[in-house]
Amino acid sequence: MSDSTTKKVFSVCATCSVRCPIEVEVENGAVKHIWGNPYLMGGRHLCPRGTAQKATQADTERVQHPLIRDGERGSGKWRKASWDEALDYVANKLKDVTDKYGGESVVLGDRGGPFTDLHKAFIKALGSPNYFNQHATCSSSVHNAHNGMAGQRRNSVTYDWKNCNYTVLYSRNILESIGTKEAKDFVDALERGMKFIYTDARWTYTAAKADRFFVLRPGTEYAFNLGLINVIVKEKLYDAKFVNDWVLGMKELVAFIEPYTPEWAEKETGVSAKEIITIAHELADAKPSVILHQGWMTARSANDYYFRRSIYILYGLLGAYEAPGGLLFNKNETHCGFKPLRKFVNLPPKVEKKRFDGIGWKYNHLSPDYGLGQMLPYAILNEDPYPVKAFICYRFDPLSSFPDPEAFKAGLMKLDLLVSVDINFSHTGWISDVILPEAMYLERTDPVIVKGGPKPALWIRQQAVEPRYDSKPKWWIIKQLAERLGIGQYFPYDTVEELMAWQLEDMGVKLSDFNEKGYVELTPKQILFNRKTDLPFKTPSGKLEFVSSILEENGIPSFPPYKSPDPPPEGNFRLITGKIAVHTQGTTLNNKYLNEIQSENRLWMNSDEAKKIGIEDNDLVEVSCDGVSQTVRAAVSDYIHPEVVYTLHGYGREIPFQTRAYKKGMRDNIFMKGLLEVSVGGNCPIAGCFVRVRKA
Ligand SMILES: Nc1nc2c(c(=O)[nH]1)N[C@H]1C(S)=C(S)[C@@H](COP(=O)(O)OP(=O)(O)OC[C@H]3O[C@@H](n4cnc5c(=O)[nH]c(N)nc54)[C@H](O)[C@@H]3O)O[C@H]1N2
Ligand SMILES: Nc1nc2c(c(=O)[nH]1)N[C@H]1C(S)=C(S)[C@@H](COP(=O)(O)OP(=O)(O)OC[C@H]3O[C@@H](n4cnc5c(=O)[nH]c(N)nc54)[C@H](O)[C@@H]3O)O[C@H]1N2
Ligand code: SF4
Ligand SMILES: [Mo]
Repeated sequence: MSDSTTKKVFSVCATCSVRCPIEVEVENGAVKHIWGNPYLMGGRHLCPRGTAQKATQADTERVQHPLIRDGERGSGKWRKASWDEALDYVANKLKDVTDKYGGESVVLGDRGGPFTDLHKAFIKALGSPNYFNQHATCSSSVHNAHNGMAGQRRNSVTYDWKNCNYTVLYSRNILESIGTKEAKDFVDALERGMKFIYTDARWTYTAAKADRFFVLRPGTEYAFNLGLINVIVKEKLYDAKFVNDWVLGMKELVAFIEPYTPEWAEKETGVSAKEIITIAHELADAKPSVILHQGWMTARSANDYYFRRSIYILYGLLGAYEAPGGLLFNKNETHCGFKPLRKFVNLPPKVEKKRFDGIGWKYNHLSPDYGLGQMLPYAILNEDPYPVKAFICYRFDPLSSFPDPEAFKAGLMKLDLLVSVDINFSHTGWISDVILPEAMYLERTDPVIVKGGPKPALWIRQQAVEPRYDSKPKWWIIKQLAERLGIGQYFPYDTVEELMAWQLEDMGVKLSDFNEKGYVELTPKQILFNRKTDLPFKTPSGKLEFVSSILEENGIPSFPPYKSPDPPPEGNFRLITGKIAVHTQGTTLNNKYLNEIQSENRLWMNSDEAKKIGIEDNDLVEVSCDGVSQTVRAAVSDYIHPEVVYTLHGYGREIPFQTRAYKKGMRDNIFMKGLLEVSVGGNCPIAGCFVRVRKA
């Protein structure tokens, strides 16, 4: 039933990094329900987190006004401030530090993704090269591996599930760590008969759907792949034409792969040589319509980067680039005959200073697009390469997402200014000087984005309801700060409509073009590049470089010998972590609906190991390492590798204002001491954490 007070607003979910297109049903000015945008989502249902955001919008435990610290950092004492007062405070401090130490003394960190243009423009306009995002704890090693081989980041290609015949997911828990549309497409493909191999260190709901599932010792999925490559190369099962046209370094691969026989891989992985040979043959038969998904969590160890390279080597051997059912290159507005969407980041002058984290001068093979957040505490504490005095933390919570929050915090405590722009209280916000409450996504309009893909489009996140509290949208916050700092000219708008009109001007698209479906299609059908002549590998050779120029130039081998992952020290387990379908990291734990479904995490452990130390399912156990210990319930299972214990990430929140999530379950990252390191792919090696477990 509809009446005059009911409306539907198209927008984009902001509850996880997937960012699904949505349709918000609004009744009498309040959110009634959140649906998927039916034109883009192949149906109306969203994942549970997306649907439950009505409760976040209504939550009284959000940050309700700008807050300025009124006590020691982290004391939890705040005073309510007006926006003018809070913005003046931030701008004055930023002015002080940039006058004294230069623009580079300011660092901005955020959650990455397509909605970051204004953040990047702001930090650049301040004269700082120092932007980074969460990727050192998420995708860096994948992005950098693909960048080193294909000259483009991982998400320069999209998985074509619709036409895929065969998939191997390596700890890619696609049915619990969800992208709504991808999960639907994946299930449709299974129903269509796509063959599915899964590896993980433990059972998951995704594993339950697999044709074959292997519990692997973390890190050995690389050995599994080396076995596959060995068979494919030796038996010449690869796509010789694709390799001939597009691959550089086949000779070196052939020499490198020689010792890594299926029999060798069996010893390393426990998967029989026969299985490995069978899978290699099946992959070759299904080529080029194959998807191999590396996930994000596969052992963040030294081998992680080389494991990820091995996946792109397999894609090259199987000729899956720009092939139906394989990897399709993302296209953008220019491929559709449009001029580019204007970007704010192009307005301020180029910054020539070197970065705080070593990218570009110490780590030349890593991309500045993600940065190395793990270097921030080091740079602050050691003033190396120069003093870093202010950190703007925008939709981002490194004290929850990076390992060793104590060490991270020690760096942040030395800053002259720490600002959190968030909708909630985060662990980083809790020790900040100022918290600026952003309007949550249902309450704000954000700049237009290009959604790349085989069929590019323009997407828009539109305000559905009025902000419930004294919170403001990003475009306004950034503009206000910029004006106060004398860099307002780089943000040439007063209203969000003017902002979007400026973005769209060269493209000839109007705001009203979004009305009908919530997006603007830039091409009526998929664009495919010519596989013989037009694959856009942006490497120096223009090829898919198995021997990577960027690695070789920097003295890093493309094919170092395989190194077996270290077993845990005697009496210890490797602590690994991951996600559940009803929560996004720790961010949604305090959401009323979602908290009811899963308010605590447990510690998964192998049943034989549990028996040895007298632990039964649901017993309280003490987890400890290096002076840190926590008590949690055990979840005993046959289907988890004996060397590991597993828990859900993000629990055990320590913010008293979040009463539903406060101290519920164990906090994983506090065990991960000393892991603010840079692995060869740029990731923090967060799976390098070992803990002891005993009955509490
Ligand atoms: N041990 C361990 N560590 C991990 C992971 C793991 O599985 N285990 N996962 C890793 C992964 S994959 C990732 S991507 C990172 C994520 O790392 P982060 O991005 O730091 O993670 P979140 O905890 O999601 O924190 C995001 C913050 O954004 C805030 N926020 C949400 N919506 C909005 C909004 O609209 N506006 C603003 N201004 N703020 C908003 C939330 O309240 C929260 O405080 O964590 C990584 N760290
Ligand atoms: N529900 C939900 N969905 C999400 C998110 C969310 O927070 N919640 N976040 C989104 C984001 S930002 C991302 S990056 C993706 C993540 O997507 P995934 O990478 O698929 O998800 P995770 O749950 O982090 O990890 C998947 C599996 O990795 C295994 N694992 C953990 N550590 C190791 C290890 O060291 N070695 C091996 N071999 N396996 C390991 C775990 O057992 C787990 O089952 O999900 C996205 N979707
Ligand atoms: S997967 Fe769920 S939480 Fe993530 S953007 Fe989509 S609907 Fe939102
Ligand atoms: Mo992530």
